[in-house]
Amino acid sequence: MTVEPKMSLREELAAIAAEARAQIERAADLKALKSVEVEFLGRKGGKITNTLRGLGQLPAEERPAVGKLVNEVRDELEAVLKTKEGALREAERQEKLRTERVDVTLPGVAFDSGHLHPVTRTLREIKQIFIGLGFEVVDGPEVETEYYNFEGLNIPADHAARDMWDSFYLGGDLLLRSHTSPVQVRVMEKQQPPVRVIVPGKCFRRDAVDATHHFQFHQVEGLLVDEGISFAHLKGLLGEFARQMFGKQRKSRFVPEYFPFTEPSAGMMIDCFACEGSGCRICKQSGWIEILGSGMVHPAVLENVGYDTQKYTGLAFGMGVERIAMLRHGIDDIRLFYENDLRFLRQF
Ligand code: FA5
Repeated sequence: MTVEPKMSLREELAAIAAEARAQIERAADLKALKSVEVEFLGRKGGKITNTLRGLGQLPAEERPAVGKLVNEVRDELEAVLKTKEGALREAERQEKLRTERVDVTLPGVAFDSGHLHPVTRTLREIKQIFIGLGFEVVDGPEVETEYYNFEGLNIPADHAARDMWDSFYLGGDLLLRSHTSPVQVRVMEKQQPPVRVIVPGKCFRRDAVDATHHFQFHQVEGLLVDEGISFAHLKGLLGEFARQMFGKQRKSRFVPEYFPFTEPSAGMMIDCFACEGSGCRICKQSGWIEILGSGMVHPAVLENVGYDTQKYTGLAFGMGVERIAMLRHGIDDIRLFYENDLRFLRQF
């Protein structure tokens, strides 16, 4: 049986178009759809494109009609492809929405924001007050030599006062400083008066731990050396500090004290925050809490660093930062600062 070329091309076209429609329908994703497009409509070697080559064998009068038909089939397949592509894109979008869905009504992840430790905050407040009064902040080493911790401060070896500042010894003549006073000597060795410094830092002592004592604590040392400095300056300066730190309602008083590196010496007491002065466990029934030791710098200390003691006098003090933080916030046990109990720390 002979098949008319015109018919065979039409039939061929119809078969290709039917196959293309079926494959487009089956395409499961955009990638599969793209390969169907290339297979049937590709410029080079696409099955529809190839049918145009058969046009040459047709009688001339048939060519326009068949050519038109090829174009119609191509346009139709392009439209079907476009519709399918749209459907696949929408399906992909829906799938993405389904798998990447976020429930915005769920509670968020809360981030804990930290804050400064109450001792650090108190230290900063003390510094701010003295900076406002014209003092400069300096640092000194926590590991000291016996000379700076003792001899330079007029505490000779075998002197009974060494017991007051007994420390942890590291071997040789090194020890953990038991107060910030050694930095007085270090500062004066380097500069001539006027000297006006405060020294914040850690101290270590072989003290039995109780509500107001720890083996590690902080002090802020103060030193003012110039011509004509008197005990009146000491009282005025520390009184102003107490007013700024604790407010006018807190009472303070000076009591006689003994320090080998000051003469005369005085301790400064603040009335107990817990019992308002009537006596309790925290203030050891005295009604007062000692926050600092102070005095006029002993001439022997000034001579040790080569200062002219006829010309210069000085005042010095060393305050306990934890004790001040306790008074400020009504904390009744120094150990709480170092137990890292968040229930305690979160209150400040
Ligand atoms: C001294 O350390 C002297 N260097 C202070 C000084 C400096 C006097 C300059 C004169 C001139 P004292 O040992 O008293 O002094 O300690 C000073 C303050 O540190 C005390 O008033 C107290 O507030 C604090 N402090 C002392 N020991 C402890 C401790 N174990 N735990 C917590 N705070 C302490």
